[in-house]
Amino acid sequence: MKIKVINPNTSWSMTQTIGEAARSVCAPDVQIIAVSPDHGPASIEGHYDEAMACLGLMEEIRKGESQGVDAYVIACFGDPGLDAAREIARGPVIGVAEAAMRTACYLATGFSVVTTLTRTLVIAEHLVNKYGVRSHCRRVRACDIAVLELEDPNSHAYASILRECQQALLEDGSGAIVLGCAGMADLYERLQLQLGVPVIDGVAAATATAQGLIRAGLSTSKLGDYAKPLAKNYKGMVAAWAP
Ligand code: 2AL
Repeated sequence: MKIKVINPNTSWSMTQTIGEAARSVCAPDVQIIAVSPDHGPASIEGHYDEAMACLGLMEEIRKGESQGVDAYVIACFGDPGLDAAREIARGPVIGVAEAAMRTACYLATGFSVVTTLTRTLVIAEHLVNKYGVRSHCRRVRACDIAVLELEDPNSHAYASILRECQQALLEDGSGAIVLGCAGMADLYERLQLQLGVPVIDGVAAATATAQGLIRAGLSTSKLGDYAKPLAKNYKGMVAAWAP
């Protein structure tokens, strides 16, 4: 089984961390192909970054379709391009935010999301509504760590995230923490030990979900809005992405 895990930002060291987190939840017969696109933003911290990341992401999905990929994971907490990717992929496409939030609902009646910058809060809030988990999500919190600071061993990213998680458990009435950035994928075990509650990393949750769906013989519905995009000409810079 081949699962392609796409980090839609272009930070290769983060992609390696994400690939390791994905491999850690897979059976030996699963091949994880962890990639980041050739073009796009170094990190995704807003609506514009998300929009700009989507073309590179779609290119990786399209390549995956000729690489025999069985399922895809979109490894960015805003789940950029998720619905579009489901239109062009044969197999399941799982976003880390959706997978993490749904997984949290199995484990606690309430969860808090701890994400990076304050300006990304609204992206996560929109997804809480989109995925229908508003009654479980007690609060979305930011710890004002830039995404690339997670890659810097000299930053105090871990301490800031730990502090925000502790505040969440004290103040929000939550029984679980959802990590709000794919770049936090290597932190969940340590946080879980220190906090004593389930800490859900979306990369692990999405990869485990993708693996399970393939084993169960399930895929994305091609009836309705996830059907293949309609064939038409695309003009100018995006001509190569025409369906
Ligand atoms: C993210 C993420 O998961 N990767 C990235 O570049 N930006 N999202 C976030 N809220 O920090």
